[in-house]
Amino acid sequence: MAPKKVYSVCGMCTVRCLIQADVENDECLFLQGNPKNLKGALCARGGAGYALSQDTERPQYPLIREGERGEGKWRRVSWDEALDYVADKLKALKAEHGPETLLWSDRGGPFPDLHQAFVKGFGSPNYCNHDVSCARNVQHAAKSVTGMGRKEFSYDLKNAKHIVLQTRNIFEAINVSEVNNTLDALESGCKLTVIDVRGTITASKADNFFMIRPGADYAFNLAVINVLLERGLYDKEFAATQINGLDQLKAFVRPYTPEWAEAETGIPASRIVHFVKELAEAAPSVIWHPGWMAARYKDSFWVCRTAYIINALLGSIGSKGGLPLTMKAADAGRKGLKSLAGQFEKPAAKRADGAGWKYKHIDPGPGMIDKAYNAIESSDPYPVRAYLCFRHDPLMALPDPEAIKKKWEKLDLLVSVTFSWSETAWHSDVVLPLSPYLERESIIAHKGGLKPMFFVRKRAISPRYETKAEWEILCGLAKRLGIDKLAFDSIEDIWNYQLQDTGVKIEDFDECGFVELSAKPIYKPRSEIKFKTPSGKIEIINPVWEEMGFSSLKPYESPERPPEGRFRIVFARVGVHTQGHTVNNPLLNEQMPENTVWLNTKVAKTLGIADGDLVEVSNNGYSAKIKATVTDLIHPEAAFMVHGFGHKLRPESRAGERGAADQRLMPGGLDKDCLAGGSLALQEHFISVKKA
Ligand SMILES: Nc1nc2c(c(=O)[nH]1)N[C@H]1C(S)=C(S)[C@@H](COP(=O)(O)OP(=O)(O)OC[C@H]3O[C@@H](n4cnc5c(=O)[nH]c(N)nc54)[C@H](O)[C@@H]3O)O[C@H]1N2
Ligand SMILES: Nc1nc2c(c(=O)[nH]1)N[C@H]1C(S)=C(S)[C@@H](COP(=O)(O)OP(=O)(O)OC[C@H]3O[C@@H](n4cnc5c(=O)[nH]c(N)nc54)[C@H](O)[C@@H]3O)O[C@H]1N2
Ligand code: SF4
Ligand SMILES: [Mo]
Repeated sequence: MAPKKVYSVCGMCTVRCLIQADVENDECLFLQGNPKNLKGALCARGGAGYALSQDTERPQYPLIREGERGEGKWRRVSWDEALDYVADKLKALKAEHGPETLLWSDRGGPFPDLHQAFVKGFGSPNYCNHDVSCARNVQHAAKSVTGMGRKEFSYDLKNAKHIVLQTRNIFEAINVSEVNNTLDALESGCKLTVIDVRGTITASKADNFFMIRPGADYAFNLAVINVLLERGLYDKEFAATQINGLDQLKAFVRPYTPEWAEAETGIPASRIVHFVKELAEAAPSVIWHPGWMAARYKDSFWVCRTAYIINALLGSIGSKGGLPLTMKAADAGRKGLKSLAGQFEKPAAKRADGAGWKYKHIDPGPGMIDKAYNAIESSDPYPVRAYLCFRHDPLMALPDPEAIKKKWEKLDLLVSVTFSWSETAWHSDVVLPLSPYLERESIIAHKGGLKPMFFVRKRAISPRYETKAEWEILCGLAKRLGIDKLAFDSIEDIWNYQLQDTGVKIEDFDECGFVELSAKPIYKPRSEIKFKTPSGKIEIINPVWEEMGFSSLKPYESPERPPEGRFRIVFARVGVHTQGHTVNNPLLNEQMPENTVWLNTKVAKTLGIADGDLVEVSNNGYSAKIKATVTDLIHPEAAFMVHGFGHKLRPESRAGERGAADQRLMPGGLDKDCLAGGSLALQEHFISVKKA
């Protein structure tokens, strides 16, 4: 008998690619990208998914802490005992402090509806996600320019004529469909420009590679705007009808000439001018990527803002081959999924992190988890005593883990729901082990795009250990807490609830795992776009930010140069790992067991460091030993390392304590942010490097 094909969704990173698993006798024989959606392609991490299921070094059953937090003394308990324990604690804390005492954080992604429903159903406004250390600056930049969130625009990579990647490494920080579409575009003659502080795989494929001084991107972008406006290279028709505030912008960028930017960025003025002319030729089919992991500098919000402004000046916002509007079910004349969270009233209390009220410019959706930790510590605006960490490892994802542990001291309950060990799970009171993605179903998700769709994750194989799916865990808690509207007994009941108005049936997913809501890509005509600003146009000056004291046209401040012998910390992703959670995966660990620190050849020479030498990296009391990669392909002010290494977790034999943990090299990092964009500023740290 041929193996059974199960259409499901990858869970090795947040992108959630659609996959096909070939299964026989409850074993997964082969994993590939969904042939109808991704031409069968998967990245290395997606290919290593089955190794995660087979890994014995992951939490296998529920655990309740016996010793001190982080001591590693656990009691194995049944699921009933674990869920009773968590529910009883939550009930008692709610009775004492009100439902807003519950804080939740997760990792965003396409399935948050059930999470949000749980938090709302409990009565708390404190749903947060990870995004303060990822894309909040991009989100708020998009909002400040267009009134719309970043995901309300698509990147039409396939049809682009020029793609600009600034702080965006598309071939290593992977989203498989973006990789496919970019490769297709390059094959059809699309130009690629990469602006990065180091030579990456993406840079190696670029027509223009600009190695920029770390932190000087705002200078570069201001000079680009200067050239576009001074030389009249912008889309005048679009600007006249759709942009407000162009005169102020013109006056503001006048001093920021390419010659001025050369001194700041290290990129010759003539190259900047030539590049801008290329963009104008390709316009409006240009994508200036506004970035993804943009939680880097005090001014990153303005870097992302200028990226959106450049897209607007090139007329690429709303254009084919640029940033067309993302279409949702309703745009295709269809009904969306019925929201689980929509069943509940908005909780009465204000958010503990201040998003939407104290910080009026910040999206209250996922809020700011770092500010919520301040509320735990101070009980201002009220006591926050219970914290559910669901697919989030803040001790790896946020800077200065020791400072975070201190902030958490007042928590009476800290629960981690995870499929792998993490620094946070190890420090928790209760670990609820989630089944890895091949072993669980998830709720149905809606994905906006040029062709909006619904997709579903189906179980490919049965759970290996005593682990559960997220719906089983959350519905189990909901039953115990009296949240009756979430007390579902089966995933089919949830799917049917979600699909009830859509005209789609769960059987419709059998054929290929997703249901497209439109047969053809939908491009909304540019002239019909009404931006969600008060004027309906793109606004160069945003009154909400101005009122909060954040200038829309912030004057440039030169980033500090590192003191002698020190370097600006720079981090990024690598193709074969996801954040901090795949380092112990047997297959991926084999590919890359440790990170190294990249140093520029000339600087390394002055420090007596050669390629492959063991060096000590340190900052303010934390130090680690790590090998050096000495290369010309990095800016001399930067010390670069891949994020996610330097684990200190007893159950993980393969990850060991290999490499360095960049987040530990950021003491005081919770206090360094870019509040205008709601993000932390993780690269505002200088580290020492010396031969070990
Ligand atoms: N210093 C520094 N900090 C960073 C970064 C950096 O480069 N340097 N990168 C930043 C970026 S871009 C991001 S997005 C964040 C990421 O930070 P996190 O969101 O914390 O990272 P992940 O590793 O994706 O997932 C966290 C935990 O959830 C578990 N997990 C994974 N998938 C699932 C799932 O489907 N369900 C559940 N319940 N658990 C799951 C993992 O095993 C892991 O323990 O970190 C940010 N922080
Ligand atoms: N393989 C893999 N793919 C992933 C993930 C993963 O963990 N692994 N995670 C996913 C997630 S959560 C995210 S957010 C995205 C992130 O996607 P990206 O934002 O593209 O990822 P990064 O690798 O963090 O950073 C991109 C580039 O920014 C450069 N850079 C650093 N500082 C500067 C600077 O000052 N100026 C400029 N111009 N460049 C700079 C880095 O050298 C790096 O090459 O990737 C997603 N895809
Ligand atoms: S990018 Fe790779 S790891 Fe992430 S979901 Fe897609 S296949 Fe899985
Ligand atoms: Mo991210």
